[in-house]
Amino acid sequence: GIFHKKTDGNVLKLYSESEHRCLQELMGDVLQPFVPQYLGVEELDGKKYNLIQDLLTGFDNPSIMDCKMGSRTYLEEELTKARSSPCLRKDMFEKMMSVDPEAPTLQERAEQGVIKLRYMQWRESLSSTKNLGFRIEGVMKCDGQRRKNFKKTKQKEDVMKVLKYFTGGCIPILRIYLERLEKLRSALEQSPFFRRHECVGTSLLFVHDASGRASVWMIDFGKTIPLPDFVTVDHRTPWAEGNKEDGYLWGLDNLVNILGDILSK
Ligand code: 4IP
Ligand code: MN
Repeated sequence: GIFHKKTDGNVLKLYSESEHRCLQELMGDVLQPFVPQYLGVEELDGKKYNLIQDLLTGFDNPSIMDCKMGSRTYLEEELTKARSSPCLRKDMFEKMMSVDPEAPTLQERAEQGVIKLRYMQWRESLSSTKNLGFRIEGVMKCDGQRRKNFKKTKQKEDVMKVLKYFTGGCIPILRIYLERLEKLRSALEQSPFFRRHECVGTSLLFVHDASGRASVWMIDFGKTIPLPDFVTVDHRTPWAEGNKEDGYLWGLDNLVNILGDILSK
């Protein structure tokens, strides 16, 4: 994982050029209220970091959920790499085996490795990424209980259960989340930044605490890249190689609808 180091009110996150560019541009975009404040590049012990607002500041024993957005979690360059220089990943083979020993093919088993594209696509179909356009990556409840075992959380009903577990079914909290996501959706539809970027591997960070405070922010822009000049996306059209679609808004529509369903029951 990426190394995060806390300073007062901020976090130092290992430097990523895309994240630097995105956060810089986002500070002047309509999406600014939905992203952490960016304070620039820092160097510490010879390592480069992005200095980013700590979104948990001001919360009292927060409950946190990371939801990875979009119907595709890898950049299109992974396809090129898979064709021209396929590199076998033993670590990914092992991650695959630990979730489902039946998943690797005979050849993959013989080689004790899988290519990254294959691993990423397997993760997408196993989880809700493919069928809903987002997936829950992890939840940490106020009591410190951490859960990361959502790799097979795929169906709408499974997602609803996790959302209820995360919020404790608290209606006011669920309402705040829903309203915030609806505002985010409007901002995304207006955003010049969003119009010009392929957003892959970003997350929505949900945070609430017992005082009733709750909010959501967009985080993780390491694989968010500017679109080529001649390409436009609507973030809803299904992905096909070359069209750069990321399914972000499709996933957000589904998430909004699911929260709405929980609230209307
Ligand atoms: C991870 O798989 C995530 O997909 C990471 O994506 C990805 O990083 C890792 O690839 C991959 O191993 P698990 O979550 O199943 O462990 P993200 O950064 O969007 O969370 P990148 O960003 O590199 O694609 P490797 O190649 O970093 O291991
Ligand atoms: Mn993430």
